[in-house]
Amino acid sequence: MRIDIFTLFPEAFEWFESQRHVGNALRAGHRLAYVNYREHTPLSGGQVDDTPFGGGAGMVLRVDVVEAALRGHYGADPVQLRRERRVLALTPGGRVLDDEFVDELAQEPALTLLCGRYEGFDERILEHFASDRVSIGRYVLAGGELPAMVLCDAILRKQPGALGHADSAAEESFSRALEGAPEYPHYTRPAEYRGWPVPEVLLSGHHANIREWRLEQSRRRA
Ligand code: 6GU
Repeated sequence: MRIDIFTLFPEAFEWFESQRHVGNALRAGHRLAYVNYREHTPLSGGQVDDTPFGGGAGMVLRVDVVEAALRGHYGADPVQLRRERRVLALTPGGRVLDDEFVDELAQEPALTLLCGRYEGFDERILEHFASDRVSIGRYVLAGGELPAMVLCDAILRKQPGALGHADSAAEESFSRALEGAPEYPHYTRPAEYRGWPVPEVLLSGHHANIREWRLEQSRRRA
């Protein structure tokens, strides 16, 4: 998987890349690349945004600036580009990310993420350059960088080898293996703490019973 992230704040991703499961994915050959809109702007003084036509608060990311960044990076017309690869605009009004959507995106060979800031994107960016609009929930954040990290985290941990154990992602919350339900509860040592015991079945070593108990717990949480 190759993910190109267009942003005004590439340095915001330093902490994200320092996490072990992200590092594992990168060592396994997955790639995260960053493109700063500001380095591609055709406008003077590094300008990337402008006041909204019709008035109102905030600033809007300009369509010509986003085109210059996409064209500069891919050497192609962004209107054509979105036919060849998924170009995801991160915007609060988009399709809300869930496990099924993550699975769909995790199967792509390459993704482009467009992070907005301020009041958001000029609508023509969404209309003509983006193949998808993605939201991480029905609330508003100051920019698309945190949503981009959420999306990359969710996608990269689905890639083979990103997690320590091969099965870790298959049977977690909301997966098909758990019929879309939340995950069953986990326990570790000590087996009893302040009088709070671990369910007996988990200590039994009886794998079929454990499996049945876990599926039942998961279903109850659905
Ligand atoms: Cl993708 N962007 C912003 N700015 N806010 C959000 C969001 C995205 N998803 C939920 N809130």
